[in-house]
Amino acid sequence: MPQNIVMSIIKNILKQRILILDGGMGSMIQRFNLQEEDYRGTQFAHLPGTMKGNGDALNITRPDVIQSIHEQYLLAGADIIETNTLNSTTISMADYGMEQYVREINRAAAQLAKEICDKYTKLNPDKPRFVAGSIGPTNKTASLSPDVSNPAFRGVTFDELRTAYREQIDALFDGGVDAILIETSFDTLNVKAALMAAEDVFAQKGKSLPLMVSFTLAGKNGRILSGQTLEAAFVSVSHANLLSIGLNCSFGARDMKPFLQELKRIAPCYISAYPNAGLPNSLGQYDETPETMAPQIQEYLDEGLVNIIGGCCGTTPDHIAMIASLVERHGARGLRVKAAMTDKNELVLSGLEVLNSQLSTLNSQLLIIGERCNVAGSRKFLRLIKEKKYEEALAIARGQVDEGAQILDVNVDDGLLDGMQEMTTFLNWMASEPDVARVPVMVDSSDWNIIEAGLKCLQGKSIVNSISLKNGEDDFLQKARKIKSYGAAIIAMAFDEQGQADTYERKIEVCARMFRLLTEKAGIHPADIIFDPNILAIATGIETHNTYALDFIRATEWIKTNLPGAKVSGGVSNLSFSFRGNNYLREAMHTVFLYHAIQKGMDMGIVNPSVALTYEDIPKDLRKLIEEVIFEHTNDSVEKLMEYAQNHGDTLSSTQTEEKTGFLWRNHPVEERLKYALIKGIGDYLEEDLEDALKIYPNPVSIIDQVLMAGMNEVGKLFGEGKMFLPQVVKTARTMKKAVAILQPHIEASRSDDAAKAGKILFATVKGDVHDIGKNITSVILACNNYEVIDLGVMVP
Ligand code: THG
Repeated sequence: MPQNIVMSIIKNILKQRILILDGGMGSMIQRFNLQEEDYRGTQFAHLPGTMKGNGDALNITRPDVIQSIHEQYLLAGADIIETNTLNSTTISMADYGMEQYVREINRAAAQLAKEICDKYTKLNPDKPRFVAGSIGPTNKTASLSPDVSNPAFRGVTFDELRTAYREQIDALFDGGVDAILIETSFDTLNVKAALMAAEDVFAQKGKSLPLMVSFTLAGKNGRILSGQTLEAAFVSVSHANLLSIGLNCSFGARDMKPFLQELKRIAPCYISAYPNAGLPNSLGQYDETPETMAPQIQEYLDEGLVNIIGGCCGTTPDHIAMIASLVERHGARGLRVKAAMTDKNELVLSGLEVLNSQLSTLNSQLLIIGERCNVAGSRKFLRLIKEKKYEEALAIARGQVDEGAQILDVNVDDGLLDGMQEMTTFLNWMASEPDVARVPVMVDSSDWNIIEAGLKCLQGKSIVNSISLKNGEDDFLQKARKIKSYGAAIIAMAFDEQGQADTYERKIEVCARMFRLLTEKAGIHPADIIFDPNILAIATGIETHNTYALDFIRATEWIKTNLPGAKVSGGVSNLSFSFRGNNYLREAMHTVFLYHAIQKGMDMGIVNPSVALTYEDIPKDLRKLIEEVIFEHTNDSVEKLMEYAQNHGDTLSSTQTEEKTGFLWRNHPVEERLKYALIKGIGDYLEEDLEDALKIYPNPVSIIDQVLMAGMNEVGKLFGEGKMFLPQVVKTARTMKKAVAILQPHIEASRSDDAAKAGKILFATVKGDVHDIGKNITSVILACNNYEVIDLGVMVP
């Protein structure tokens, strides 16, 4: 697709110098002391409710104000100004009942910015000015539940976001913006929806614009609000061809610096930073003056941390003038060049955290993909999903991660289940459990709609399991391209129009063909391709099946030598289907098989992570029998193994993951148990533990005051120290709520009035502040902690 000519101009400039972005919009608007009529104008006079504080409406009602702010920033030296459209999506504008004006507002905002920009470019053609269309996070988050008691609930879906962003970007494009800046991002799923919307618009217009993404950190632990580490968030958007990635808002320049240093290490694109003028003080004002901010910005320049720099909340034209003069004085010294695409040959995935396959590869270790969240692979999981016992189903996921699973395979394919619904629900549950959401997900289905439903729930970089040539090349390529735009890696199963590739020759033929198609036609990076050359059941009694294990191992070796960069995976437990019922023998077979397959380059396997058998653990005679079955595959060796199986039965069987996990904490005194349950957010044992506690503490309120609050205080402390992050805290809040609900009847019975109310909290989002998500979350947490919360809403004077 032809890129906007602006893209090449901007790229050329970035090779030579740092670009200056403008500063805060909200604080500048406040200087005009505007009244309700200014926001309303004649255009919105008929709308009910207050309009005051709706800064984006001013693009229509007081374009002179907005243009004069833009002009002040251009005069201060900004190369790029942002449109005044942070909240101009149908989602955010719904607060004002202004959904139908979104297109008009974006277009007007782009045009008025462009007009003033062009004026300054004409005045000094050596310093061309650009307009970046500002795309905000919206006031809803796709990865978190706004309802603590319903973790699977979402206030907004991926599709809703994509549609809303598409409309905004389309209008900004028509208004003439030079780039799209997705900013103040705190949920990567929202960002991915915006990126896909941009792709939709560019495809439709036949022309693309430079894309910039800027995250905002929620705490000093370096995570965004939705719980991802900065690096994990970055990995999640690495599929997009970004001009820049960076940080804005947050806590001011000083606190942002360590994270820019991290970005410098990992970003193979340009880096942007536009911090607040410090943290707001108790009056909602920002304390950093241009003078106090200057040394912090100088450090950025000295360390080569940024390519694009400006200011966010609280910064003014004076701040930008200061930045521009520092940049001018600094010149091109130590200019940061784009990091090389170093890790690009490695598969890098993310959940809330990053999983880099490189370490495993270097140590010849298998990446462990947990197989148990599969309705076809675990009777227990099937039953729990059917009965909608998601919390227990989630325990299976948690158990696998505890046992060392680095990725979780999730499959809900079953004739009696609504697959799209169940995939969505279960993945949303998984997202609510930080110990699980830490790892990347492998969405496993033979139904494309279920796969896509899964991808719409995952903010991390996931794996699609799987696509194949079963329905021909067009279908294969179309799906591959879609997966790429969701930013996921791909399992390509060795399956073509003729069926499943079962022999060595067929496996390598189909994989080679898929590799060519994926890399040459769909533009998939080899590191994002994982081949599955089919692990099929051996020792079935059918002679042609006897070579299956060896065929897989040989195909693995061939792929690793001939299809550079691609990975190999397989579903290991398939191998031993004919020995169902004899878990020990099955596990021994898997262990021996993996021992050989890993040596030939197998990178990852879908396995039962609780099995800890090592090659050396297996008695020599059995090992030899299994190796004969794998490598010599005579009917004779199969028979000998069957005989061995019959003689040894299931005596040595190991237990299943979900039954086993360490429950040591259950032996501790009740106070400890409750505290632990709160901090970890485990609700399963509250009934019995609170029952025990009631025997010791006759007054149920004192259990809350003394025991539960002690746990909550610990949570608060850990959060303050950056050792817990938001999804974890939300989980503890849910547990607290559950505990309080269990105690409630006892409290009422002991008729202690409302002694248990911790207090009354009055909340409001102040005039001029657009971010009310923090308040909403705090309200929920406080409500869970038995506070009475009164919320006055947004834009409260
Ligand atoms: N390749 C790819 N994906 C896959 C497979 C593959 N996904 C599914 C499957 N194969 C891998 N997963 C499993 C999971 C469980 C079992 C086998 C493969 C299994 N389960 C026990 C059984 O059926 O005997 C059930 C035990 C129980 O109910 O607890 O063996 O090859 N890309």
